[in-house]
Amino acid sequence: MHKIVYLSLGSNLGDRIAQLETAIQQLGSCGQIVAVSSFFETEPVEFTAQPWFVNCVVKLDTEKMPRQLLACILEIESRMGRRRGQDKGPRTIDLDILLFGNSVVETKGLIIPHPALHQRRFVLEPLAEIAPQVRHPVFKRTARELRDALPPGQAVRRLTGPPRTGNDD
Ligand code: PH2
Ligand code: MG
Ligand code: MG
Repeated sequence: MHKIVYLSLGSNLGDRIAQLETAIQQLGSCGQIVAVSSFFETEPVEFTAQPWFVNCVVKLDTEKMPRQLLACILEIESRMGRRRGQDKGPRTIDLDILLFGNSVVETKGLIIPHPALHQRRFVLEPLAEIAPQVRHPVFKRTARELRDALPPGQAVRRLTGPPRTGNDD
């Protein structure tokens, strides 16, 4: 059974863009990449005394089950030399599962949808770019609706990607 999943990628140490590009290449080992959002430079949130991030979202078609997918992305993080330091602190690469089809998973060490997804502009801006109509299975709101409902704040600047057409999807 294949599933469509959305992953959040982030880096705020070293060559942030090169690290996102490497991680995207390596994600081919976890499934088939369907779409990659623009890259966004984003203000750190939650733990704010750290460098700005570059973030993006990847849409992946995978045969893996949620735990297997988690193992696969953690393997990429460790292959890329991620060292775990301060919680929510600076990192060379961070890969998080945002959505896994319509599944809701709440187990030790893995919660899907990602529990902070609906509060984070650095997630919702790239997600709404590639999947404006994808729906949060708990809140029943689309990515675009969740993005549009965010309070002001959390600066994000689009770095790369196709020019915006102004068209709806
Ligand atoms: N990741 C965090 C905490 N804060 N802020 C931004 N802008 N981007 C992130 O990827 C990020 C963060 C914990 O994973
Ligand atoms: Mg994270
Ligand atoms: Mg993580």
